[in-house]
Amino acid sequence: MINGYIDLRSDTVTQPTPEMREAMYRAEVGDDVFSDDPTVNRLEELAAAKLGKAAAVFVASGTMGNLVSLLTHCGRGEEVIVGSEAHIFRYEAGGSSALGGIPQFQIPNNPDGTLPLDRVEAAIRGSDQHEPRTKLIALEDTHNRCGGAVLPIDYLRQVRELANRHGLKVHLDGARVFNAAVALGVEVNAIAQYADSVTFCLSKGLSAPVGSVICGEVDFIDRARRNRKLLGGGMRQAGVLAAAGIVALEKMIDRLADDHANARRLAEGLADTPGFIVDLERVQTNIVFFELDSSVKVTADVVTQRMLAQGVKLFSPGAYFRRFRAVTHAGVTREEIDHALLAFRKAVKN
Ligand code: TLP
Repeated sequence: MINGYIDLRSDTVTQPTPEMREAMYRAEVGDDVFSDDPTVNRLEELAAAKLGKAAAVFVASGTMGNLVSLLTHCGRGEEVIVGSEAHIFRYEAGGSSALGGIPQFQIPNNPDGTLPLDRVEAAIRGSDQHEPRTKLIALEDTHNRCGGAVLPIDYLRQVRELANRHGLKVHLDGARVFNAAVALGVEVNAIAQYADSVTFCLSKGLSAPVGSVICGEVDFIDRARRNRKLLGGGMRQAGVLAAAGIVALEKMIDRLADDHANARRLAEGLADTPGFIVDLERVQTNIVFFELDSSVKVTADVVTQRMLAQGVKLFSPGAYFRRFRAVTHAGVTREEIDHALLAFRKAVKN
């Protein structure tokens, strides 16, 4: 439960654990813009070590992490190749274009979250003066709008090789990269090794209240730190936040497997409930997309309202869509998933 509700809107609704609050209370702090905050420094060292990178920088959000990374890889008029379903393209207010003069070349994502390699290769440009110069390929793992899909390791390797052939860099929006690692049963560095920079979020499935971390090589992170400052992201005594992030990295990764099991339970339950369509193959981590079938005459808004009346929060897909997203996390138990399934059964009665 989160504030009395089974809240399936996102894993961003997770709340800091008692251990995190204790660590926040006790955190030793300093001025992080002077590199004086020992707790932020410890979080950055821990994150870099886990991802197998030389350095890391703590930022306020996943959006800031992606924007700082794009600003650091690309100058004005230098292009990033992104998926049409990428969070960077869909939900980050066009930040790289608005603030960095960095155009985004969109390629339709495959349903599994990958980008077709031939289309990526065909999208690379810059030899002609009419064109922006391609600098970067951005991937997302797990892929949010592709249903929490996990990118295959071999695919990451192929993107790396393609990037190397063309002198490009690779950025990974790894907001949920620990979900990907847990789903694959690998350490996260097995994924991160193929990217030059990785942003991951502490405040989604890992339950910290605030923050993301960018990991990469030392020179890249030095320049990223400057761009963080440019955006107003130099956070001073941020150790109170980083302290929760350390607990997140030390204690909250392995339990993501429970969220994945709960997502599967929810998906299988919905597949057995008249009125719902779920593609079970697509449910790989903690995200479940599902649709109302044509037998359901009530609108998605009504379903959302009926769910809320039964104590379950969902985002409404709006008046014209019938596709929902539910996200499992540390604030939802297996019993609460079963309660939600009963509520869904009632919510679609005509
Ligand atoms: N995603 C949020 C919403 O913005 C959609 C969610 O509820 O899933 N990358 C990915 C893949 C994300 O899913 C998100 C957040 C971000 C970046 C941005 O992180 P924040 O919210 O910390 O800026």
